[in-house]
Amino acid sequence: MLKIPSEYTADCAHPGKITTVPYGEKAFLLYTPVRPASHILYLIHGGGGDERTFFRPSFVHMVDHMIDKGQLEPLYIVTPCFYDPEQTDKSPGTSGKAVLKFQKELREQIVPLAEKEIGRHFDCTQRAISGFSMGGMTTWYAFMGSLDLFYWFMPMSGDCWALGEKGGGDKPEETAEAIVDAVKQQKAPDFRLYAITGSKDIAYPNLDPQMQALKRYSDIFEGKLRYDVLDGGVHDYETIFRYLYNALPVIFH
Ligand code: FER
Repeated sequence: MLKIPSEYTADCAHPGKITTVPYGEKAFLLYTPVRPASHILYLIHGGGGDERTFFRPSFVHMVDHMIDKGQLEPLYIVTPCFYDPEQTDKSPGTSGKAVLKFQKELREQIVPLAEKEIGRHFDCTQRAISGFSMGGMTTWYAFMGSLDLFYWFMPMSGDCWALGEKGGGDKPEETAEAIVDAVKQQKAPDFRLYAITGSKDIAYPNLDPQMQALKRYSDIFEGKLRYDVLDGGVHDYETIFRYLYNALPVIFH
């Protein structure tokens, strides 16, 4: 896996624009690239984060540079927050419940509003969803219920808790079966799934067994599943930015 070039963390001469889009008591952020884009990524923070967590300067500069150098097709990036404003307990268990509840808000409010704000509709194959840790779990739940909305699913360093907290590690076979059943129940079961984590990540013991169990369903995943593990990769945003540096040019192709 390539490292992010050090000059990519500095300001870019042709930066995109970040705007705040309010809805109800909440807001999401929208990154609009310098050039018109035909793809959109919904990118979800980890436990304790919010809509601003992903858009720290080093990440935004990296995306600006990738687009500027032609390494990455321009894309919109939406960063919502899965917590309700009154939620103060952000422990994994409570976050897990928020993530589940958030699916409806994502479908009914965030996706329509983001695309209204941009002024164009995207079809399913032009939309991706990804996230880190609890945001990875958000991506798993979207995979289980929103194949009509998204085509690209990129969970990073988070397993699926459909069978309980850290279920991908404790019950990998059952978790994989629940995921596959959910996929089969949906009407448009076409997708690409690209999961990424690191060998030293706290989510690795949960995600890796789940991925090994999923891979065995070759009838569903043949040609549609990629799983990368960065040797030594840990559970932090800087490592996640490196995954995105490598993975963003792969998706939408
Ligand atoms: C995981 C390990 C840790 C995971 C989430 C976490 C969804 C989150 C921890 C936290 O928010 O403190 O496998 O998967």
